[in-house]
Amino acid sequence: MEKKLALITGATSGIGRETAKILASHHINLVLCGRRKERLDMLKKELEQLVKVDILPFDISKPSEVKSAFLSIKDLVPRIDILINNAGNAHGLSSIDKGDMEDFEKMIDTNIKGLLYVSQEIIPSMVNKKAGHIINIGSIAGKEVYPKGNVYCASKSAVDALGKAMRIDLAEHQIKVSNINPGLVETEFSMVRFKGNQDMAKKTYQGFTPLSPYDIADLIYFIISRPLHVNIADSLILPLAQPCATTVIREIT
Ligand code: NDP
Ligand code: 8X3
Repeated sequence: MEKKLALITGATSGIGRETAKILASHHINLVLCGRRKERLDMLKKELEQLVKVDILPFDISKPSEVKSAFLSIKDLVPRIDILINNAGNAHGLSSIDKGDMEDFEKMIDTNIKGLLYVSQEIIPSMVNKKAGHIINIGSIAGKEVYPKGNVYCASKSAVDALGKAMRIDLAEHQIKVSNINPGLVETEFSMVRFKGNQDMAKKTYQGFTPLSPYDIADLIYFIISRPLHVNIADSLILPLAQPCATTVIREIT
């Protein structure tokens, strides 16, 4: 039987990288995306013992880069069975009046527009073959707004809405769409949000056990491995210590 093929955006780090590893261990061929080519090269080296790995370095927020990247793999695109829209980040954590417009734009351009650019490259061939599974990584931030989360929360609310919209528009073409909404996962996410401030990033995950990228990757594999008639449409996955977006029960040390 021919192996399945998954394209993962944001495979250079965190959730995307761990997902690549789990999928490879289940014999799913991979197209790995991200801007940091050297990291994609390293991951390809590690995983190509198990499966066929192609790498595709590009910035999802730049439409011309997205176009030329997908043109370079035009023969592979019709063979993509699973699209994992994972790439994204928060930039800054400030109240709406003090936030930096460049940060706001980066989040909109990457988390919303980038997800759309990539999806539009792949969905037409899924429609053609009447098969496919799209996984969108949203966030608890798309379900609840929290102080200073403003534009990041708005961008993830858009992912929530787009996932629902995709599911409605694509079900008649036998395409599954599943959104996954994690709470705090320890990755490079906070280093990006706090612009490289290690202390601030570390503090985010102190005094409790956050989710690991493995926890999300494991859920992704569970969702894509259900029988054809089962679509896990939406899931909220939280650390035990984070019952909602604004509460984290930390041990006092
Ligand atoms: P990381 O910062 O570890 O990974 C982010 C990934 O996205 C990297 O591989 C990065 O690759 C890629 N990326 C970011 N911007 C771009 C861009 N413009 N073009 C291409 N790739 C890009 O964070 P996570 O693994 O935590 O984040 C993955 C997803 O999970 C994101 O959508 C995030 O919003 C979401 N999420 C994270 C949570 C958390 O607590 N960590 C909780 C809920 C959701 P590169 O820099 O090489 O381009
Ligand atoms: C990332 C998790 O709680 O920082 O989406 O928004 S949170």
